[in-house]
Amino acid sequence: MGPAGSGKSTFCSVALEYYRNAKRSVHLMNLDPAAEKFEYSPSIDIRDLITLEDVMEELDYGPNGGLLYCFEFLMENIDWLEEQIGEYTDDYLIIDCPGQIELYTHIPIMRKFCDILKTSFNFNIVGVYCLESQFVEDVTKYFSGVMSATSSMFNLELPQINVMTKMDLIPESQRADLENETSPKYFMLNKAISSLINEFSMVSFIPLDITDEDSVAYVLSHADNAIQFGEDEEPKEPIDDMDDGQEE
Ligand SMILES: Nc1nc2c(ncn2[C@@H]2O[C@H](COP(=O)(O)OP(=O)(O)OP(=O)(O)O)[C@@H](O)[C@H]2O)c(=O)[nH]1
Ligand SMILES: [Mg+2]
Repeated sequence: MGPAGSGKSTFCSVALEYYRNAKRSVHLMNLDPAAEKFEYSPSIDIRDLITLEDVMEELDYGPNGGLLYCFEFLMENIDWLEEQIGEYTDDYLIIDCPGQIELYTHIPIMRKFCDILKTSFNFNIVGVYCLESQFVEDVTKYFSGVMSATSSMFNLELPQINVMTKMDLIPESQRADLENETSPKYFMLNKAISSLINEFSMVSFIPLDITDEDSVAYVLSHADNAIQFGEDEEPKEPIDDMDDGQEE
């Protein structure tokens, strides 16, 4: 999840490719009823159930009301999802979400959807919040990005990792200074909020450079940790390994 254009779909397709190469059983679901095209072909697509375009046309809704209608429709037709998820219940499912952040920050709909995934389908979930690196250049934007990521964390009550996307676009030397770029009127408030965030380690961002495989692996290892991926697998047979070692 994350704001419009923050690189969610790109991240999803990079993750899909990475896991496929790692021979993991992985699928991708598109949860954006307004999506037009992406670089991957989703295994599950909400647009097979309902599209924003149809809702807007037939019910005369605007884009935001229409989006909520699509989600409510999905909840009411959860049998459809059950059928789609079918045999995937033991697999890894990447879900590409829409860019309207109100879905994560205050409207309870995404939370409801995640609850269904947890309780009815038994998934372990990690929320991945994408914020684009351009936010680092403008500190006031960065600040509001941090607040929206935090708000989503509180609202969804899921393990969440925050990812700073598009790092390939940022030269390392670029830094911003909070005090110089905001009005002195807000200095005390900003200072209080940033120390709250720092002291409680509430929000931190993992940089993602999709052109660097190690960076992709690092971000995904955080996601694996959060969902305890592989922890229910049988441990390897250490005895065999030791025998091999001794024989050599
Ligand atoms: N250079 C660079 N561009 C990126 C990266 N990730 C995404 N982009 C570009 O940013 C734009 C938006 O990327 P998407 O992945 O579609 O973003 P999104 O968050 O899915 O957007 P919405 O679904 O519309 O909210 C596209 O033009 C991408 O090519 C990245 O890591 N590096
Ligand atoms: Mg997208």
